[in-house]
Amino acid sequence: MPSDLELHDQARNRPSRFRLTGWLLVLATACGFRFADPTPFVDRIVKFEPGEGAGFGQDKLPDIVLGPPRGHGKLEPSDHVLSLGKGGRITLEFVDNEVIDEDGPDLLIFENAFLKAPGDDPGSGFFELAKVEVSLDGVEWREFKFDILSRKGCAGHHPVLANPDENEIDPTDPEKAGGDPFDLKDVGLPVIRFVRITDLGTGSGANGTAGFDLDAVSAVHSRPRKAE
Ligand SMILES: [Ca+2]
Ligand SMILES: [Ca+2]
Ligand SMILES: [Ca+2]
Repeated sequence: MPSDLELHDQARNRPSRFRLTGWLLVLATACGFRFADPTPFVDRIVKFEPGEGAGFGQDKLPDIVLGPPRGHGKLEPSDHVLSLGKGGRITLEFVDNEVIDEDGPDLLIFENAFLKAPGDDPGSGFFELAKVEVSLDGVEWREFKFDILSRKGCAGHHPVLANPDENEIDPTDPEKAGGDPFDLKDVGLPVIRFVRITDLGTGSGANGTAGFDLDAVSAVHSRPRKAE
């Protein structure tokens, strides 16, 4: 026995599920559509301002810094990176997701720092540090406090372990992925979409590899973003 709705639609010669889908679309648009299946990684380069001695990885832009990290563990640097050059800077945007402040670190930044063998001294290695700023709108920025001497608060401090090509380590797990963790609570922002990374001139790389070498940026705490 057809329902009243089906009878009504049969009279109009139009399937009722079509009408329902139409109404759902209207409702979704009114409520703000959200991106489906967002990646936890940063999605777009807003601006790259290379410093002196940059060059490495530029032929592979933008993909070289989008997507997951390709870490080579504690003792080896990854070459899946973009060298910023001395004082170089890159501004990145999350498009299909946004980073939110929940318990603990919310954002991971991956460079290619590595330790001297056998790797049991986290203070002894090769580090090219950067400072990190975040923003919701790409206009107003908040900088994470950092100290070059202790490397605390800098990106480029810790080796990268996650590499989906070679292991099963979750690149969004701050306990396992390696890289440098940042907590939005420390800058008082509940949500951000933009990340700006600036080389601090501490390294000694040459031949196009000067400065901070960016591998990837991932969100630990992330939600799909509403499309505009
Ligand atoms: Ca993303
Ligand atoms: Ca947090
Ligand atoms: Ca470098």
